[in-house]
Amino acid sequence: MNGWQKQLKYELLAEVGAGSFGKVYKARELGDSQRLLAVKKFNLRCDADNGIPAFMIREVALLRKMGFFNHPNIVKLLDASAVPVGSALDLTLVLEYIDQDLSTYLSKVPAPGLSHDCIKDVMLQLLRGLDFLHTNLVLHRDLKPQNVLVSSCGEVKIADFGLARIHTFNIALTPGVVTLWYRAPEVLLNSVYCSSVDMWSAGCIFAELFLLKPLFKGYTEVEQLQKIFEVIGLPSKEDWPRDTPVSYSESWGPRKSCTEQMPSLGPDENNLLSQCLIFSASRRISAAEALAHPFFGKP
Ligand code: 0RS
Repeated sequence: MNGWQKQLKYELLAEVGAGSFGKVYKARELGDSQRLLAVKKFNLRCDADNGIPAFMIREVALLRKMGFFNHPNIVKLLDASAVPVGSALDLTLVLEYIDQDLSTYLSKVPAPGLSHDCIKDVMLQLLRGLDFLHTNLVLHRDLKPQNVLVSSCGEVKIADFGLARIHTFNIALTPGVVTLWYRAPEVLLNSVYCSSVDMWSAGCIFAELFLLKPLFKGYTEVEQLQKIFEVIGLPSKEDWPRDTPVSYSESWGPRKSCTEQMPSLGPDENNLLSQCLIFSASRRISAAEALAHPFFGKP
């Protein structure tokens, strides 16, 4: 996995996060550059005899490929290495470091909230990053303000993508809660899913840029779905996925077709938000379509 670039030497400064992904540290590169780095470490249980699992090689190769494109709205992978430790494998990714995450950024926004120009700028960058990932057939699957990073010069960059299979592999081993607030209905319903799951999450983030608080705050899958249906209305029985273990029930809520997502939004904003928050994944707007939406057209 190593060897496409010189190995980076760094010192760890502080832990900035931990989760199903392992641990992320803030680090400083040694030598002349002194630039800040994000170092992500995970320990993977696997058969040392069989070497590095094929899916891991594929995922790291994908991250590496994505790094070559140098997309401004995706955090750049600078180095990757794997070291066997007993019967496990320590995987280290070295990425560019960005000063803050969107959740911290939003928690510091003063009283009247973000300007509409700022919201437009953040969404434009987020959607460009997503369009790039989806064009390369990469799904994020867990997009949320915590893994959307905002640099000091206002660049928005998506982090924590592309290792989804390693995540699912590790998630059962990880204690603690995962947030359901940005999960698409089809994920909550355990149905098949595709890139449109990220557009649902982008819609939730879009709403949060206006509200400065999460739009749907559920603490169980059922509660999360109820919060969603309170706003978008209960979907029709025809739209309910066929492959879900959760059965359709009228008692989930009224079948109102609530097009007005949030009363304070202008027509373009409201239209874009509504198209991100469509229950049916196949009718939900794509990142490329969203970038061509009139919301971004006006100066
Ligand atoms: C709980 C309030 C705290 O530069 C941060 C960075 C930060 C990075 C960075 C770069 C590349 C990642 C991070 C990354 C990798 C999983 C990840 C999961 C979530 C986020 C990033 C991930 N809240 C959360 C952590 N936090 C402070 C507030 C910060 C602040 C600055 N810069 N991560 N996290 N990949 N894998």
